[in-house]
Parts: sequence; structure tokens; C-alpha cells
Amino acid sequence: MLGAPVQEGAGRLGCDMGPSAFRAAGLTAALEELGHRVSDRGNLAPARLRTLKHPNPVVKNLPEIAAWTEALADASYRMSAEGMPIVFGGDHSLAAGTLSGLSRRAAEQGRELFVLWLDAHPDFHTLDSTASGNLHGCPVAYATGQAGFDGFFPALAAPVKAANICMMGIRSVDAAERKALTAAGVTVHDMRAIDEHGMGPLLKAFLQRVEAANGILHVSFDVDFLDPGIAPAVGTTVPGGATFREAHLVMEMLHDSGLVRSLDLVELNPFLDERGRTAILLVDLVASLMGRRVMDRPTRAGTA
Ligand code: DIR
Ligand code: MN
Ligand code: MN
Repeated sequence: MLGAPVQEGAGRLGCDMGPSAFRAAGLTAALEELGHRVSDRGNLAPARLRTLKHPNPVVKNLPEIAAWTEALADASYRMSAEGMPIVFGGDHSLAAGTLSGLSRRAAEQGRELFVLWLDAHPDFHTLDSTASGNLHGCPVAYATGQAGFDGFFPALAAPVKAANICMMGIRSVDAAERKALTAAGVTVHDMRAIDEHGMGPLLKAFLQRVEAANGILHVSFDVDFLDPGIAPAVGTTVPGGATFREAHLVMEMLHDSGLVRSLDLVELNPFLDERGRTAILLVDLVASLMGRRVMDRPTRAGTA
């Protein structure tokens, strides 16, 4: 695991404390208790800053986010050869780097990278379409090779196929994103779809697609996927998010699938937390993803 204390992509300060909060909430111990061997690589630093000016005047901290993306792409590419990279932030701009490095690795292995994006937001803005200028709203557009990032963000070795992305928990989409998501062919299960069909069946259908394609699965977990009532430590709370059990079910099903090869944990803002409860919930969710369960049951991976 690797901490990425990037906060320049979010609209408010505090995500730089995320890595410390994950550690203080016991992430390492939770994984070791499940029998995993854990190597905490400490916190990453960004690459060297370049002077970058984008014509869209609202864009914030472009040199910083480009430098983080460069370092994260490299780190996640390297870590994916050694085990299962868990990168904890840090705001969601860090996924620009992890998706870039992981898709490069998958392409070299002749496999397709699939992405489960758990978030209130699709983060599908380009540098031209963003209205807030907060670059945590852009990583999916960048990683899928949407136009307008050339010369600003590092070049992609292998873009992620938009059709290989499944988003769940979505409930705050800007107009430009809605159009672009549909055009690109991203699967978006908004909260209404989850209410209507249930988290389990929607996730199951996606996992079956990944398995049929012999794909590699990356999970990108934004704290605001969760309902703010159970997870207050995030700068962009949106009502109507995933419940405690919906979130655990996702993680439990992901574990049983045996398909997950890497994980981002993002947008935890400890400054906004209540006695660490959001950080602790996140650690428990990661434990479910990594095999914690109520009762033994058969799994596809055979790791019961
Ligand atoms: C919001 C993104 N649509 C924006 N907000 C996010 O600022 O462009 N919050 N990603 O987590
Ligand atoms: Mn996000
Ligand atoms: Mn979000």
C-alpha cells in the first residue's frame, strides 16, 4: 500500500491527512489479521513541477496534479508487478495516475483493464468542460483518452476502454458529463437504478462481464459513494448514497469474485470526520473486500 497525500485536486483542504487517518484507523492490522502480507511503502511525493497554463481560466493547480499523475502512474505500474496495490489518498485526482499505470500493466499482459468506479460523481470532466476547476472531477475522462489532455497531463501508454468502466452510486452529474458519458459508452448505475434493481444484481452482471473477458479489475472507491450519514469525512457530501450494508455487500461480492487486482481509496478528509468514524468504516470495508466475512462460504477464488 501507498499513501498519496494529494489535496490540490479537491475544492477544500484536508485530504492530505487521509493517509495518516487510514493508518491510524488500523488498515495494516486489519489486513494482516486476514492473513495478508502487507507492505506499507509510506507516502509518495509528486514528480517535478512543470509550468502549465490551460486556456480554461477556472482550472486549478494543473502543474501539481500533472506532477502527481506522473508519479502515481509510475508507482502503480511498478507496484502492480509485486502484489495488489492499495493507493490511499488524497483526493480523486490520484486515479488519473493509478488508472494510467494499471492500464499500461494490463496492456503489457495482454489483458483488459476493467474499472468499478464507486462514487457520487462520474469524474468525467475534461480540462475544457470543468466548471469548478477542481481536477478531482477529471480522472476518468483523462484515463479513457477523452480529448484535451495532451500536453497538460502525461501521455497515456494505454487508455482505459470506456466500455470497460462501471460506475455505481452516481447521483451528482454535470450536464457536460452526462452527454460525454453516454457518448463514450460508460456503464452508469445511478442511485435510482440501485434503488430499483438492487446493488447485488447490478454488480453481479458487471463481474460476469469482467470474468467473461478474462479481465483485470481495478476498484476506485470515493468516500462520497457512501451516504453522508455514515461517512461525513468528505468535502463533497451528496445525500442519498450507499448504505452500510450496500457498501459491504459490494466489497464482499468483489472478494468472492476473485477478480480485483488493485484499489484506490480516495477523498477521505479527516478534518471533516467525527472521531475517526469514516476512516474506521473505510478500513472495515477494505477488510470485507479482502476476505473478512460473517460465516464461511464458498468463493470463486477458492480462498475461503
Ligand atoms: C464535480 C466533481 N462534478 C466537479 N466533484 C467531485 O467539481 O467537477 N467530487 N468529484 O467528489
Ligand atoms: Mn470522485
Ligand atoms: Mn465524488
